Amino acid sequence: TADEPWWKTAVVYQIYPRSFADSDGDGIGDLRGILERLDHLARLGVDVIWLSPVHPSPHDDNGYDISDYQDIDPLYGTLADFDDLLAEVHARGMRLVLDLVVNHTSDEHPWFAASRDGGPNGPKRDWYWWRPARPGTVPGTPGAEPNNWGSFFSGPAWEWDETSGEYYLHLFSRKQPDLNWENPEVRHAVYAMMRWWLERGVDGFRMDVVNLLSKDPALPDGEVPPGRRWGDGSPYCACGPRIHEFLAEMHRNVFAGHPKTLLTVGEMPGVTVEEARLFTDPARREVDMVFQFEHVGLDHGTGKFDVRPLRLPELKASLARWQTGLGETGWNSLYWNNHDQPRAVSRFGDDRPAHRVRSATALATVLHLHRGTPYVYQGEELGMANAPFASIGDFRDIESLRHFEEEVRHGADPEKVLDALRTMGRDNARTPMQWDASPHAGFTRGTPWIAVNPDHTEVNAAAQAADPHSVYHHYRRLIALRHTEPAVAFGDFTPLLPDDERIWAFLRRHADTATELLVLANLGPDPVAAPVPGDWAGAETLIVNHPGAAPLSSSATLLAPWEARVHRRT
Ligand code: ISL
Repeated sequence: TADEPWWKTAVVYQIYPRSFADSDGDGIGDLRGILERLDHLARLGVDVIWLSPVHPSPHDDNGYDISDYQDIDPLYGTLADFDDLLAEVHARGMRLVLDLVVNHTSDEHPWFAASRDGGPNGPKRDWYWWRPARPGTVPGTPGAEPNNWGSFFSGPAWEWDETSGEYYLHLFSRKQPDLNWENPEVRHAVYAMMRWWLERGVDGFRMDVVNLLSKDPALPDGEVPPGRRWGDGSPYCACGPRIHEFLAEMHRNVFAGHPKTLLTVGEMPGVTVEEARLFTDPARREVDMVFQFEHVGLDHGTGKFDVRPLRLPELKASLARWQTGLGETGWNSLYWNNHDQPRAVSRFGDDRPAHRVRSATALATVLHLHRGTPYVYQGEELGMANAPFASIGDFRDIESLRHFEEEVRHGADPEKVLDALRTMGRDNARTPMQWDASPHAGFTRGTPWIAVNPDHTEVNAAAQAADPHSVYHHYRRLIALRHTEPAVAFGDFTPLLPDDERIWAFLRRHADTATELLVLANLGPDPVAAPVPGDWAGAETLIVNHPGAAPLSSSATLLAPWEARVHRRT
């Protein structure tokens, strides 16, 4: 394992700066706030911090709409604050990875202003996707859009520009116009910007929706899925014709100058395991790993807000398929949570007081014992839960607000729409980090931009640091285990009991050290007898989330509700 890349034994922690820690009392997190809390992360033992965007932005999508790639938003601080943060991260032996949002810019980025204001023949016109109205229609009226694609944030993916008499493409909000990666000037401007950050000392990039960069330039209409209003453009814009060429070119122009020191992870909605193997095959020199979406789509119906029940065998099978698919070539990322997903303990676990700690730690155990690089999203290490949003006025996320507006306009029952937002909405992940039991959870001394979850009086970092059985200390132990036990990072993976509706069980075998791990978890609120595979009776116990857990017996071991355990034999 000596020549394996460092990130194969690493654990990444994601910070959503807006909601992490506010040092100046404006109710919005900032870089100084992060700096003051770095020891929380150092003690947790994570290797890398991924910072969601901190660049100047109108914040239509909380910073995923960037108006200047080479500066820091004054809400968050200055470039000098950033340099201080980076130095302090490095001083603690951690690395810092930036969020690279280059599928689109803000409509307030000077590139877009030039593209729009220069008109159809202007020099930067071709930096974005401009198209005339559909022939035979009245431009600017419904149905005149150049194609039928819907935006991820409701409504059409096109915005009419009266002045220049054309539409521009925006897969996300109208304030997030898509860059035209067909244009080499665009690509090289992005590469130059990336090199600038690497020279400043950052350690890599999490690359936002990077599989959307290459689009079929014909931009054909998509099929309209049942129950939807707009066509699905993804066959023409997800993993499009030139995507591998673009990422390989980025690698040559940016990453190749920093061999073996960086971490690159491509966020790729809709990516298949076969595609992911190509993206992460080291011989192809594209990216180190991808974020795939299969397991976080299993409870979606016609869309994410059409919430469906999730069956455990499907969830296990999905993760197992990726373990196998990237077993020989490529590398997995592992996650339950990020700033776009509801809280894992509420979605896959049980956030009622009786089960919260144990279900959060069971989920953590299962995920962290898979092969791949685990990502911990801020607050996940505390078992933070979904928020009790009372009304639409409590939501802040553009995706939720636009979905609500559109559904209600089309006659949906507002209470039903709200229920879906409560279950799936991204704001669940964006309530302030819960540092302590004080009125704003220690997040701010001002008024937080989104309400603090009232459960912070019980669920907070200060209380958990003092409790060896807390979710926090369980994560700390899991992270330490990955650093010390090669079978966790490198062992192969064999699923057990694939059809069991309650038990999640698998083996990890590492030939070099002749080590085997057995992971057994009860993913439900009732006790269950887990059959123990031969020869495991009495095996060493590495991690349990249940203080009274009995040793493994020879035939079956009774697992308490949400009990999870990791055993080792050599
Ligand atoms: O949550 C989603 C919308 O239903 C996802 O499809 C999400 O939009 C997708 O994962 C892309 O996410 C990334 O790009 C978006 C940004 O809003 C997300 O926060 C970011 O993670 C546009 O930049």
